[in-house]
Amino acid sequence: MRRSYDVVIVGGGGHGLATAYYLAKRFGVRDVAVIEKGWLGGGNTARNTTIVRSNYLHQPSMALYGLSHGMFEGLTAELNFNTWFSPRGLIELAFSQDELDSLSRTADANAQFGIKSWMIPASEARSILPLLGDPVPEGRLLGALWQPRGGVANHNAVAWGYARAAARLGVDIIENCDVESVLTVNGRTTGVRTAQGDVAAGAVVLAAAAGSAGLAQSAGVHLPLEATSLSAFVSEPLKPVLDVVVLCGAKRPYLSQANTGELVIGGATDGHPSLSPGGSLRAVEDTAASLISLFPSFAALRMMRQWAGTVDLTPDRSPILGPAGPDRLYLSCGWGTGGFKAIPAAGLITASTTVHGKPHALVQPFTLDRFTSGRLVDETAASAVAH
Ligand code: FAD
Ligand code: PYC
Repeated sequence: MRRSYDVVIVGGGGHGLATAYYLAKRFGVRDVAVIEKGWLGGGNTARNTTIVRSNYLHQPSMALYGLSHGMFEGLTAELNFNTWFSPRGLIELAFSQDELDSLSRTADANAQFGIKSWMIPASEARSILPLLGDPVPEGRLLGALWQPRGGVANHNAVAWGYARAAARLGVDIIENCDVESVLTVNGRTTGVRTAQGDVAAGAVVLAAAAGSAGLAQSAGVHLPLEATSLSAFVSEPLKPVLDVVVLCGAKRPYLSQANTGELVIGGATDGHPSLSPGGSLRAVEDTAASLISLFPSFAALRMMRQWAGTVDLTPDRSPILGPAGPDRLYLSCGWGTGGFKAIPAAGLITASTTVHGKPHALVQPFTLDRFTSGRLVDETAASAVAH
């Protein structure tokens, strides 16, 4: 680590690494350091269930996640690193009239905006998911939202692909170095204080997930982030049994089958503020119970391992992007339960915002001042995860 950079990015997760890559690749800003307190991509990026989709409700979200979804299609070629993007189709099930209404609203919004995602009847959903029980205790299946190019990508490959490509362009990636505070002088950001000493910076980007709140506070900025645990677990490997990504709605599981055969399964957050690195057993038990009631044949499966991430939730379940307040301090945080799919686009527009010193058009709806102006982008329902 050198003592001075044009840009210091705090957090070596997907968002920090993608921002560094696009700064170097698209804007020629190569004097960049990514400073990570743990190991590369070891935070939520390493722990997520890797679902990629763009069927959100509000226009700013569809613009952001739609761009990102498109960028995933070309990411392996862009990074020359196999990201295993698999747009195998994604289905979101409705078991109540409320869920059906909510998904139908999203489908209508998607159709108007040009996002390819639409409602299908229960009979078609059942033909896509032959292992779904009938009847299920959840109630009658009423219909589903279908996104034909929704899918999954490999989480580690996305982090490592961006890291390798950024490093080849000259970006310094520093692991095992805790950033303790943001340094400012007279309202201008001048650098960061780290466990290995101070580092001067022309601009600082906070992409440190829940850690962003304390760092912003050190520069006098309050971020409305709440940290909670979100768990996932994987089964023993199986022959191919599930060829789409399934989201089963509120308080129920979401799952896909990995290339190596395991079912990758997640559910609701712990539902209360938490920094627990392992997540709560209750959330896992609830998810497993619901999984078995929906897909009875999975009751015979053994689970191999479970883990959790500390997700950074905002009140409207949309990210916080753009200027933080002090001059040359920028944010890419609040990604909560859904930021993996946004990594390519958010990296690009955060890099643009940092270079130009003003929010990119796609960043504007997600700036911090929306929490004081009331201009929220409420994606609670479309987040597909019960909070
Ligand atoms: P992270 O990957 O957490 O990176 C932030 C980094 O900052 C960490 O590596 C951390 O160590 C570092 N850091 C923190 N504080 C400091 C500091 N003071 N100094 C230096 N470094 C610091 N999203 C989807 O789109 N689809 C999904 O299917 C999905 N499933 C999920 C399932 C689970 C179980 C979890 C936990 C999350 C899921 N998500 C999903 C959400 C997604 O993982 C996150 O939104 C995304 O990874 C956020 O990326 P990030 O780079 O902001 O954060
Ligand atoms: O954002 O689509 C998502 C998601 C699904 C499971 C966890 N996050």
